[in-house]
Amino acid sequence: MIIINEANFVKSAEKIDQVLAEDCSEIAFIGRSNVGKSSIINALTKRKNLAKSSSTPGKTRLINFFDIKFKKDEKNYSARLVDLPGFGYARVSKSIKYEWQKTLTQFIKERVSIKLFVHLVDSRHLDLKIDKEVSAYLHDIRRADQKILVIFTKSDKLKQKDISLLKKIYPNSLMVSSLNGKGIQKATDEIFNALFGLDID
Ligand SMILES: Nc1nc2c(ncn2[C@@H]2O[C@H](COP(=O)(O)OP(=O)(O)OP(=O)(O)O)[C@@H](O)[C@H]2O)c(=O)[nH]1
Ligand SMILES: [Mg+2]
Repeated sequence: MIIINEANFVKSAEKIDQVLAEDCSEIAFIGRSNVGKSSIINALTKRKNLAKSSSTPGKTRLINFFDIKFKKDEKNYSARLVDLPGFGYARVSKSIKYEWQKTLTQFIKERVSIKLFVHLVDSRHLDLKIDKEVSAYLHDIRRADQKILVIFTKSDKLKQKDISLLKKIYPNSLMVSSLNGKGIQKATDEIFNALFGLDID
């Protein structure tokens, strides 16, 4: 079994020149505001308030770095989680929004230490324009050694028939609830595998 047995907040960066050195394999959580980026970081690390989450969209404004250790077969694997502000958050002034989106897209595009983009999509809203744009963008800018993993969030809000429908449309989909923990182990396994490319028991 793969677990994350250590997780520490390292730094918040407001500007590109404040970010950490690219000295570790990183997992960047991408998605629209309120989709559950900060919450899944807490669920994956089993630390309730490691990343700040809120029902008010736009909670995460900075680029937040968390150093973690995966443990598999008594061996540790270092990695870093990156919590990012949401795409599409509108309730700030136009100039702030523009600056933020610019910082965010520059970071995502230029950061070679990101080895995995986790694109979070609300399982209740599968066809949002913003998600299509994010997906197209990630596929466009990703380098050969960067992977993309789509995870559907908030599965606890779905009825069984909606879960079945989603599975029918996306047979290999990864669905999680950070609230009740469903799918979190599977997500941990897939993230580990994407980074370290080892077989999962
Ligand atoms: N029911 C349910 N609520 C969730 C789940 N994940 C997150 N939420 C709630 O959704 C809201 C937004 O969660 P966040 O994790 O702050 O979302 P975010 O994507 O980080 O949002 P920004 O930082 O604004 O971009 C909070 O009220 C969370 O409690 C989930 O799996 N199930
Ligand atoms: Mg957040």
